[in-house]
Amino acid sequence: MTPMNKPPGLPDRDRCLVMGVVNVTPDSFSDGGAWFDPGRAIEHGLRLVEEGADIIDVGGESTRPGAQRVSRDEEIRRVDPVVRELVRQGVPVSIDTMRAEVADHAVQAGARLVNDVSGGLADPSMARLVAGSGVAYVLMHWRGYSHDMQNRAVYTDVVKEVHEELRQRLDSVVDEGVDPRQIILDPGLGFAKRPEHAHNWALLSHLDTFHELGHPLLVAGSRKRFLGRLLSDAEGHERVFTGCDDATVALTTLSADRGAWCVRVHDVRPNADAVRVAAAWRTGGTELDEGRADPIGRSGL
Ligand code: PMM
Repeated sequence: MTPMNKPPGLPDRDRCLVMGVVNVTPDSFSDGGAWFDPGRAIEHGLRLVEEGADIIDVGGESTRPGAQRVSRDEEIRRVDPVVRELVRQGVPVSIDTMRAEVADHAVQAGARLVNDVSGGLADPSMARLVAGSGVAYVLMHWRGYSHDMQNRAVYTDVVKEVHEELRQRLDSVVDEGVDPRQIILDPGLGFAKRPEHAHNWALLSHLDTFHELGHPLLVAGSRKRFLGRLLSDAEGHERVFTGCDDATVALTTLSADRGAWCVRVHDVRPNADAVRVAAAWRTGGTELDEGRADPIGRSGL
């Protein structure tokens, strides 16, 4: 795999990792409402681990295009019981939040990764919090809040501009004390990227360019609209997100083959299979030391 550093505190596998999504929200794009009840969210997270997820990403605020923000207290109320119980059961938990206070709460409860879709731009305290906690940090390319982010999807050269903006964010959080070994980069598929302008495909076809920044890469295209657009029917109607899971698996296979550190997905089982196929293909099957009985290797974390 191309990336140099292994982020601290997370499973270390000789293959692309799989992050399973648990959105504890009433309004997320593809699974809004399904896991809003904490009990159901916990059950779902555990099921995803059984299906082969290495990390569970718990989020309490929808970031779908057009979404309005929730309060900090409401966000904490949503994620807290889910993070606590998954941690208690030994699951590596990621907290998907743009707020340092929510991240702090989750890290205190045992979360091992802060997944900040704003790349530290939404909350000026985030970099300091991450630096102080020492946990792994996903820094995603972002140009603004969901309610108007698509208006900001204006690029002359999307690959060059996203690369440059990510590099600036990297410099900025490192200046604030974040250890580069904590940082995972994410090009932010779907965030201020327009399906009709093929922004997402341009980024995916240039993953190598992002590898040059020297950090592990997270690819999070699961069920996103650019897949639905690609799979439009003869009348030009976009495929609904529920029909995009097979395309997500194809994306996972290619991302794993191109050296992605992790993929973030909703439907874990087929994607967990795909990353294992990609690893077996790459190694010729010589380094496969994990079975599926203990999918996250809880004993060895
Ligand atoms: N996308 C969503 C939520 N969290 N985190 C990262 N790092 N990268 C992403 O692209 C990303 C994310 C929105 O997707 P969802 O609402 O379908 O979960």
